[in-house]
Amino acid sequence: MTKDKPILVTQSSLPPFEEYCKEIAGIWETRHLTNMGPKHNELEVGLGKYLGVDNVTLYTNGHLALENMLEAYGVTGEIITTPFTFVSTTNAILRSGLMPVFCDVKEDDYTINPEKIEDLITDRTSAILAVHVYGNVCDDDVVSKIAKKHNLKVFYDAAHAFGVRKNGVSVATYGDCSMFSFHATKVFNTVEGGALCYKDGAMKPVLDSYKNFGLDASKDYSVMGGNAKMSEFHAAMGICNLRHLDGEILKRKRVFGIYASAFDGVEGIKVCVPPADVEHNYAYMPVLFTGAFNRDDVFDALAKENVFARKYFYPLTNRTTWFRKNFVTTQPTPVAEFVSDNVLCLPMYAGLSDGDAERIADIVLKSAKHRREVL
Ligand code: T4K
Repeated sequence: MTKDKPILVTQSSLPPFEEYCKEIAGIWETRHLTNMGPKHNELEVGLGKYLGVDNVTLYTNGHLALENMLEAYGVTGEIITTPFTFVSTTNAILRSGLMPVFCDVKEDDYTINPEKIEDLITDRTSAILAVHVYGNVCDDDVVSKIAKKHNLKVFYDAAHAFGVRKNGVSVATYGDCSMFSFHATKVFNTVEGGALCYKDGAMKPVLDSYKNFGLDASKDYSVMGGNAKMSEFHAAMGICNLRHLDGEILKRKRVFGIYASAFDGVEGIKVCVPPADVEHNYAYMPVLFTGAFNRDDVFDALAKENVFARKYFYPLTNRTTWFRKNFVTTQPTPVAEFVSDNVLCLPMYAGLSDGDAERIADIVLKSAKHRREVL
């Protein structure tokens, strides 16, 4: 443990160098670099097995996967979503010419509050796009029931929820379609990348076409697609990382355990402890600070010690400069606002040592004492 080396909020998982080299070596024979090559296809099959779904389409990143999903499913008008997420979720809705309608989140896990959804439904609503934020699982039973009653599509931004299961069932099976991000900062990465997992097999050629300029099986262009294909080098990284994923999640779980026990019972610190029926992926380490603790003070105290936590997700997506410039009003979401103002994501990654996690927890705990002395 060295205080000189900065500790960042996360650190990408990488396979052994030799393993990746071996995985890509064949590409020098085939010269097949992109456009749905063998690595791409192998990863699609591997992910289907790992996530327990029949239908997977890979993308160049998670954001374009979201945009392709909204377009391919033909949703219109208003989409009910939450503002406590990365700006990508809201931007995907807006960039698709749709209107986000913001629902508040639950106090316990910051996912969509299903009790607040029905009041937001109008005759223009066509879908719900909920977010498994930090890998915390949305209440799909209730969300889907409401959607069925009002004939709405159900989409999940599952960017944070790779590998998460509830009652043994993968969250990738929820709703009509779920998006996963494979960005370098995610539990499972392909450097850049993403995927859609979906129920209806008939959507496979449609989604495959949207990501490839609209090209279809008859070599015609039947939809107005773009370019969102995953390259062979990215897919090869995914194939390697998938082999090591369970071990990486176990290491993250250990880091979570160190933080959780250091903060256990401390007034003013709230950690999201996964419910017993959830196999979590420990993607992030969000901690909510109140009372003797102040989020910004904790952030500063850590930065002074060369530890760089992040204020994911501040500002809310409906409080950004762009959003305020373009929209005069937005739906009130007081819980999301409170969480956004008080939550901090502490460093969380498989390679974080026990000693560093203990030191970080210690700095956090001492920052409250410091604040009391100052006051
Ligand atoms: N929906 C949700 C809910 C999302 O969270 C995201 C992405 C998306 C949709 C869209 O998915 P993608 O299109 O990205 O696949 C990061 C990521 O760029 C973004 O993928 C992620 N969410 C968002 C929450 O965080 P930054 O601006 O925080 O990244 P950056 O560069 O500051 O990196 C954070 C830390 O990660 C660094 O301090 C060190 C470490 N890192 C970073 C990179 C880039 C590495 O160890 N290796 C790396 O290569 O946005």
